[in-house]
Amino acid sequence: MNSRREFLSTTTKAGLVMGLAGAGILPSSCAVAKGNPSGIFLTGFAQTPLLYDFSALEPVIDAKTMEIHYTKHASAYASNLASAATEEKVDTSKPLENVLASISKYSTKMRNNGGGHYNHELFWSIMSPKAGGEPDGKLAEAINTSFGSYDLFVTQFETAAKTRFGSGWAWLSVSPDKKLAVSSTPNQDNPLMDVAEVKGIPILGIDVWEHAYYLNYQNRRPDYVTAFWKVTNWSKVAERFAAAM
Ligand code: MN3
Repeated sequence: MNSRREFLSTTTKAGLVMGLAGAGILPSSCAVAKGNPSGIFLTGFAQTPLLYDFSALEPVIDAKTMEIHYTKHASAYASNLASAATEEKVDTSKPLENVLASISKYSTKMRNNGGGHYNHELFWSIMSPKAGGEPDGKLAEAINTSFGSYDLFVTQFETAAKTRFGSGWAWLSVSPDKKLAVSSTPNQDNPLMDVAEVKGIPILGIDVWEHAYYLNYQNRRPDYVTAFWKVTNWSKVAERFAAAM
């Protein structure tokens, strides 16, 4: 498994789960809270290696965009997060999710860079060169239940991504009552944050900041959003869904 899942002990996970439960994101009775070793996805404070080449997602996302996005933008969020964590005495051996769940108690620097780091780590993980298609299994069932059909989900998600004014993200999340929800957030906010309008555990997200698409798509954000499905790694999304449930 990847390093971000390995570096945290079960004890730490239990602490995180209690934090999320306290924030109303996870019910205290959920399987993970009872010590399910399959655990949930947890994020450290350092940038993890990209699992594919910068050019791997072409032509949907061009190599130059990926390179700048990963080595400049996302890297800056991680290093600014590290400095905010030092300044605000955050224990970086614990998951970043703990901080996000009570982000209203921290600085704007923490909110922007903690969110920025978490969001990009998730974003890289749910894309893949050999991807696309549609979800199956329990995730497909949940999408049908929550949205009526896969196509209706796609429309709702794309609308959230295309209409987010300025910079931000669109999300598919597992809500505290275990339903799927589409939402969007401004800047580097996300549904884990106690300040989010729609709270939940994100399992899929798309970055709609101009830096994510402008070299290739210029002002055509809708074309980028529509093309995103060709690199969506549904098996990773399904893993996150199973863990969040
Ligand atoms: Mn970005």
